[in-house]
Amino acid sequence: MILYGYYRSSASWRVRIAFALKGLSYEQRFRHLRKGEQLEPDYLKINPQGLVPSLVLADGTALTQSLAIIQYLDEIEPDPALVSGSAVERAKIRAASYVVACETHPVQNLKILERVRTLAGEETSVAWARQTISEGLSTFAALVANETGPYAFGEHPSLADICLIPQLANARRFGADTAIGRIPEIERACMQNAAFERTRPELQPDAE
Ligand SMILES: N[C@@H](CCC(=O)N[C@@H](CS)C(=O)NCC(=O)O)C(=O)O
Repeated sequence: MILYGYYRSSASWRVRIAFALKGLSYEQRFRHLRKGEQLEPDYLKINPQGLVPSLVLADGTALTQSLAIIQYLDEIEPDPALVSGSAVERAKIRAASYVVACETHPVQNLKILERVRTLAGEETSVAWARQTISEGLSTFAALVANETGPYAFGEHPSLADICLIPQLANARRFGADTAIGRIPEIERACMQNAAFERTRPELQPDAE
């Protein structure tokens, strides 16, 4: 399997963590987002949205959207499960994950911030990202406040941790607070786990 990504892309990092947790091997190829390589015609054939990540399977099938890719990995390699527990527990894990992946990250991705910058300038664009991320992280923290740790939901990493940790890197880039509720405790647990630690952006072959 070939994963198309970018070292600093948080959605790509999610998929790298899922691969590492599952112990599945893959090849990495890179699209430099600042150079606009995600919009080149050959890549748009793989991902018509012009976003990373994309996963190309052995038969050439291209999968897009990090959560769909992670669910695919969870289905072909169910151990360890990334969304587990009772139906209620699984719904809670998904809700916290979607707060980051559906409500926070899409509002602060490169494409959107460039639009805000064009309309309202650099300062507004950074403030937009900071506020969006702060709201998302506060909601995530509220959703996991009464869960037992050390991970977001119990003793094992889940999709919620996979979504949270890369978003914290974005938070720091834009000066958003990350010390909210249980988030520091969850981050400590995740960063002691090799699947999170070894897939960090700085360690990727395309890191600058
Ligand atoms: N919902 C998508 C989001 C993908 C996304 O926004 N990727 C960003 C990098 S984290 C990207 O490719 N940005 C390029 C751009 O905005 O032009 C997913 O989860 O895969």
